[in-house]
Amino acid sequence: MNDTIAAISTPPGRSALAVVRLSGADAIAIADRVFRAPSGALAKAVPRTLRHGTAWDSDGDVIDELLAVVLLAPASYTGETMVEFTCHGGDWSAPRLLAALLAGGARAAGPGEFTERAFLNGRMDLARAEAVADVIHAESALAHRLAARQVVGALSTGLSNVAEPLRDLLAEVEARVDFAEDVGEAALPAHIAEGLARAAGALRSVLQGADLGRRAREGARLALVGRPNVGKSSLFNALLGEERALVAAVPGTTRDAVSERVALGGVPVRLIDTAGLRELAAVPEGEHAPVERMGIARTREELAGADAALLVLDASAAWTDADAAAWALAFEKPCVVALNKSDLAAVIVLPSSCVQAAPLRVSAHTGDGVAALRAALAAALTSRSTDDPAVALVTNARHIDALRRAQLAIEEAGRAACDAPGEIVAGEIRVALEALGEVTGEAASPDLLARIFARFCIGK
Ligand SMILES: Nc1nc2c(ncn2[C@@H]2O[C@H](COP(=O)(O)OP(=O)(O)OP(=O)(O)O)[C@@H](O)[C@H]2O)c(=O)[nH]1
Ligand SMILES: [Mg+2]
Repeated sequence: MNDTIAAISTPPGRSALAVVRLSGADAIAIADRVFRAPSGALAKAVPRTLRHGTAWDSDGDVIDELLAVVLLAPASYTGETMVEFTCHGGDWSAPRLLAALLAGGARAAGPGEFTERAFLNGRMDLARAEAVADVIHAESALAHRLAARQVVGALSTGLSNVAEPLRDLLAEVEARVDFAEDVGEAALPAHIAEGLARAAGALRSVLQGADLGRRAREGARLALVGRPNVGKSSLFNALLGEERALVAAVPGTTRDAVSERVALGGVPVRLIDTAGLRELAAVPEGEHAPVERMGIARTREELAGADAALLVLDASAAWTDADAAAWALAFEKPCVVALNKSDLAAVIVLPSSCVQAAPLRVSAHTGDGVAALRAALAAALTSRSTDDPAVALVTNARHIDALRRAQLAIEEAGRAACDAPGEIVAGEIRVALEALGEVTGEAASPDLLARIFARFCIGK
């Protein structure tokens, strides 16, 4: 990996500026083949100081007027000597500059190659390197906030709080195993089991946020439910801001669940519109009845798989048994209640047992109350823990899997520490450290690394 790589780090197309980066031992020499400045060669430049100059191609034609900065190894993003150029945006400046650098001896960087070098040079662990990709790919404000915390090392710190004590415990258990071979079997002292219990507890708190982390990345699943014709599809469209689902005055319009991604108050959500719930026996007989019954079964499935429910009621109609049935189902999940059609004269009277759910008055038709509903849904789908900047939520499925394996191994080691031979305890601790190492990258296979860095953009 000692060759010098170059890439354009900004997206193609018209923009004010573009960034082209070089990293590797020959970065300065290659840059000086292209860059000219009144203040002299970059080889003589003060590191981390901007130089103003011009770039030239091999035909002696000027490419652009630009700025260059030199970063000396190891104090750079990659840990290698780097030169970063800021030239003008557009279709030509950066590509021509890159071509000149390649002609000057650099190699075109692959996806994520700068970050891969940063990882290989010990500038960041794997969890942080992956978080860089998550920052770039974040699809919501919340996902971005959680990824950014990991870039600055919140997860890495949380994990080293687990791994460091485990390493100490492993060293002690191994020493005792060696010693026992000389003097005969000896039980492990109680502080080993206690230390393992502490490590398990620390990991458990890291994992606790995993479910929330997954929602932040993939979107929480929110099912809109209610009896037929209350305006679920209308409200679904109002929340989306587009006419996605079919709306009609006939009850039983929605048959199949329709889902769309949307951000509610910065929280990514998969919104699911469902078929109206009614007693299967109440479905009017006719050629469409079997389809509606299938739709109702599908609604129950969607609700079971949802993180939360939005129960929709029709404020302009009387409370019915079908509302009561929908209510009972919806409240098996965290649930927000919307009183829709509040633009019409209010008729509904909620049973006293339902009033404390604090229903929100909305109108899918006029849009009244929809902003407040969005905020209430966002609040219901997150929790205070996402607001605490010190909390690192594990958002990555690969991390969650490895950490769960580490958790099991630590618990196993804790049980073994009470009565099993020291070798068994040491073996389980090693399994746990190995699993933690898959997240930090200490124990990541080249194959895994290749897959992870392939997710990145070229130039990062
Ligand atoms: N006045 C008024 N009418 C509404 C409002 N929301 C929906 N409607 C009307 O109520 C009827 C049913 O709306 P839908 O959105 O199809 O209701 P749904 O709950 O999806 O119905 P199903 O799919 O059959 O379960 C339509 O005629 C809508 O125009 C509202 O806020 N105010
Ligand atoms: Mg509908």
